[in-house]
Amino acid sequence: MTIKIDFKSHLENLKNQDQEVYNAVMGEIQRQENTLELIPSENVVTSAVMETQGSVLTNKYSEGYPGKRYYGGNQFIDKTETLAIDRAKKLFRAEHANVQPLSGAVMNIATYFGVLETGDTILGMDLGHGGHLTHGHPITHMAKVFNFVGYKTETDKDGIIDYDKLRAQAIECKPKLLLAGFSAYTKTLDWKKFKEIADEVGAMTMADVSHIGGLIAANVLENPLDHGFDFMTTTTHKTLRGPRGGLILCKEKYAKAIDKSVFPGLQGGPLEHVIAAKAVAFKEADSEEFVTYQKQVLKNAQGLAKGLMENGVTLVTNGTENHMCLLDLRPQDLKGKIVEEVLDEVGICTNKNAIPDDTASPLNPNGLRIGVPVITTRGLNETDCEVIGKLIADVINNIEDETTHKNVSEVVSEICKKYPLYTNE
Ligand code: DSN
Repeated sequence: MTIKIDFKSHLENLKNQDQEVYNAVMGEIQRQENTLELIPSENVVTSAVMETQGSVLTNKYSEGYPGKRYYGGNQFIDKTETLAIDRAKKLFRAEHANVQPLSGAVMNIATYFGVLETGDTILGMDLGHGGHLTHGHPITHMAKVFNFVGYKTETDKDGIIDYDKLRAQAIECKPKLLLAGFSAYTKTLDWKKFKEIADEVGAMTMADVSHIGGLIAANVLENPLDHGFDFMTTTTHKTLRGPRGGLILCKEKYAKAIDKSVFPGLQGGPLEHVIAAKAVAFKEADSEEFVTYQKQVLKNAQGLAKGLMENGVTLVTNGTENHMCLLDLRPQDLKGKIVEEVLDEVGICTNKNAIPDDTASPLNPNGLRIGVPVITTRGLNETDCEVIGKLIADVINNIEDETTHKNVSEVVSEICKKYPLYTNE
């Protein structure tokens, strides 16, 4: 997919009014065009999503929900928000959807506060094993309010979750909420097992599928709601390829509590231009083209993993079952920061990341997280991704060799030219 932009007229008003911001935006267009973007939580939206987000809907206050607003003049906003709700419910086979969360953090916090009491226990994946800050890291405010307990992955068994151990942990800590989901984990989760364990200990179930929301929407990965999960949250801008924001899906019996928790519990005026853009993205996701895209995402991740592993790079979990790879840089005696920096210099944008039980600082961890949603949107196939895996391996294996960097940089430029992202209309 290429995004059509008329570069002659693009941002003309901004250009005339504010040269500094204009230059930065144009610089970012060039950076995205000339870089292989491998941050697994990013994607590139369609022109329709971008247009909607840049529309006059940004001017409207609409606290409340469709039909129940605290401001007048919401007849069109009610239409777009209702479309977003209905499309999200259809796409994910959900009983209820709240499309207002401004971000991933807000959607998770709103879910906790909607159905839990202070001090309740949440059993979620340890951040150091692929979980997320909002799943209970001690540094967050939520950790002062709820009792988070973390489960870990089995590092000596390809990073699987030992569901017997998880069950034992659940029996011991008696969570009110069992939370499945991750931001740096490359195995599929067994939703059925999570639900069985939760039922046994009387816990509610929540899946944070932010990273794999698009794969689930396209039914190329299983949907936790089909296994009876109570809540599913997802950001809308990762594999789901919509505008930046969050989405909460839940059973009807929790609908009121969730809506109240989002507004007025946590947020004020919703970003209706973003919500309308979510509606557009949900319609796009409900298409054959999107299914084909997500199938290609899985193939491309396999290609990337192959190119890396065949050239001496170690992957946590020994491969991948989703859209991303987590590289363990210890065999090369390297750290994530330097690898991220050198790859950036050759035009490959990546994300340093902790590996399980990492002893290094989060600012300079032992791993690197990469993924394929953006380059798949751009049209690259699994063979291209294998080549990119090899290029990354070349850099890792020759981190100080400038000739290698130059060669890799040239190939990256060729690939970017072959698959233009933004084209003149
Ligand atoms: N920042 C997101 C990610 O990169 O996975 C999660 O919050």
